[in-house]
Amino acid sequence: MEKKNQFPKSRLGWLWENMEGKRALFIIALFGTALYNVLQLVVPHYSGKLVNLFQKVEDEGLSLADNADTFYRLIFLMVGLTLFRVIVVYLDCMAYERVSQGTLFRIRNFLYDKIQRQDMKFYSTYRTGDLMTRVTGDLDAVRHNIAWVIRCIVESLTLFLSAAVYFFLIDVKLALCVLSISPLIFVIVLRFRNKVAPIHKALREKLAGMNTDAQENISGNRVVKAFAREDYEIEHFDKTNRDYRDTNVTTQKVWLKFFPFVELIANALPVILLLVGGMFIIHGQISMGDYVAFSLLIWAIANPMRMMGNIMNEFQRFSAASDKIMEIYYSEPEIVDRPDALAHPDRFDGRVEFEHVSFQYEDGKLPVLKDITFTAEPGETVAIIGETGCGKTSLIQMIPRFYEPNSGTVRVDGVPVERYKLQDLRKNIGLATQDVLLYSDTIEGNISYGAMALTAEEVEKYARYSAASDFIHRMPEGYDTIVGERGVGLSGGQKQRISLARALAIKPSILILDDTTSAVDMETEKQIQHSLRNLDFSCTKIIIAQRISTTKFADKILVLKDGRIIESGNHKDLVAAGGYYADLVKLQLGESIA
Ligand code: DUT
Ligand code: MG
Repeated sequence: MEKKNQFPKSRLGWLWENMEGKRALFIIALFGTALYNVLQLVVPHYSGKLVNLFQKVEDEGLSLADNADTFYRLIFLMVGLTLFRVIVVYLDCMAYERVSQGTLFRIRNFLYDKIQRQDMKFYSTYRTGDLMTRVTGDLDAVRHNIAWVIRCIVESLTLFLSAAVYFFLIDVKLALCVLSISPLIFVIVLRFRNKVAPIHKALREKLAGMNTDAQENISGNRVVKAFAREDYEIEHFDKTNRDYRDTNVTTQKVWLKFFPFVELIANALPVILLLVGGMFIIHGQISMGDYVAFSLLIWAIANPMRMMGNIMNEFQRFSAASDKIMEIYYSEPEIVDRPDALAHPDRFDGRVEFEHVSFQYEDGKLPVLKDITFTAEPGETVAIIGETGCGKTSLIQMIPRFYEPNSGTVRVDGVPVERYKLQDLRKNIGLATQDVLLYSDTIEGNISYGAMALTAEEVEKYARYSAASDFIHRMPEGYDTIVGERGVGLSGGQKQRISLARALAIKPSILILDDTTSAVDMETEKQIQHSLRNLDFSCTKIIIAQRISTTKFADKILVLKDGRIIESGNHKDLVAAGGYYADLVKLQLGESIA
């Protein structure tokens, strides 16, 4: 049933790997399934015996009372076995539930771990809704496969095989006649699989697409509202939802095409039995009791045939879903610790050097950074300025090794960044990103995100550094105010200041601010500049800014244009040089005067 895939393990092999700790229980559960299905045959077997018993009674003119012992024994046995069977079924269900939930737990944890440790490239490749589908809907298909599909396969196989063996034991000729048409089922089901497999793949993509749309619209609801696009989005979702439903119906329709043939075969079985069995009785080749056993068991041949379609359908759903999960399961981030990575538990001095660094995004067409060379000495402030899209954010992302240069080297304290353990490198870098993301947590929780052990006084101190303490104090619950998902309830500038406090709170040896004061008023910005110059720990600052007021005090200013440094020096030098920076100064000062 399985096709080769691109992963190191087959789907079932992968499942088996993740059943670790539950494998024995799973095997026992499978045996349990086989057992209670074999037991299903015992009742008809004894019914057949009973019939024979009655017949004997008539034939030999004896009263049933003479055979009462045997009669009661048979009845007792049948009731006992039925009870036993119920207990086995019950325990078996529990075992499947334990195995499937345990396996799910393990895979879910593993996936979360994997996703957390991925690099930037991964996050720019996969959309959130798609990832969410993998850890919810797709995983559920995997659970269903363990708890239901595999079990149904064993159930059907056991029933079919044991009934077939039983038939052969009673009468080979009659068994052969009855079973002669069963291979047809396999032909039908294989054809069904070829038709339904691609539909399940499409179905799964549609579900992921729908989830992605929903996720983006819910989290981006403010944009939807701003552009009054609710109706459009609702209609769009309605369409996707409809499409998803229709594709679901299509899978059923595909089965409906095959269904009549399967039913025809399954229904032909009792007819064949009646015809051939009747003839055998007429010719005295089998006893009435044997015939009864046959006819009571013919369902054990017919039902597995009917089930095959369903099983195949569900197995294809599992295949499509597990491929998606395995893609994440076996994915490896490209940016990882080297085997011989340097541990650096202490603070860095904070020297940052770029040497002929060039960089291009994998999916991008043009180089984003070209031959960037500069040094930030420990404690220095380096400002980066340049028009939008010139590569500022890309440049600073090389320092914590979010991306790696295509050529050239980025060094921290004289050692190429890729030689350090990632954790040690990143723990030393305080980063306030351009898009501020705060967690649904208290303000205090957000500030101490990178340094959990902070005291309330320390949190307050960092909030003061980032000129946030005033507005936090004015909030009804102060530092205990819960900010919503992505900082709902705060202004843009407030969010930026909390994000700055968060970056400062880890006392980084390198502080990187990506346009962090862009939404803050001039006066507040001045305060922030002042505190940044007077931090109680030493730290190299790399600050991306658009305002001259921010860059003015920097030890070094880099002017970036189209990924190249076109000017560098301090404020005075650059103004004197009369280039791009000098023009910018004129422009911005001119604006502030006018
Ligand atoms: N770019 C990509 N892929 C990405 C991010 C950016 O191709 O994942 C491109 C867009 C842009 C260039 O790289 O043309 C530089 O982007 P960056 O974000 O570095 O520009 P910026 O200087 O930070 O612009 P802004 O001032 O708007 O933040
Ligand atoms: Mg940027």
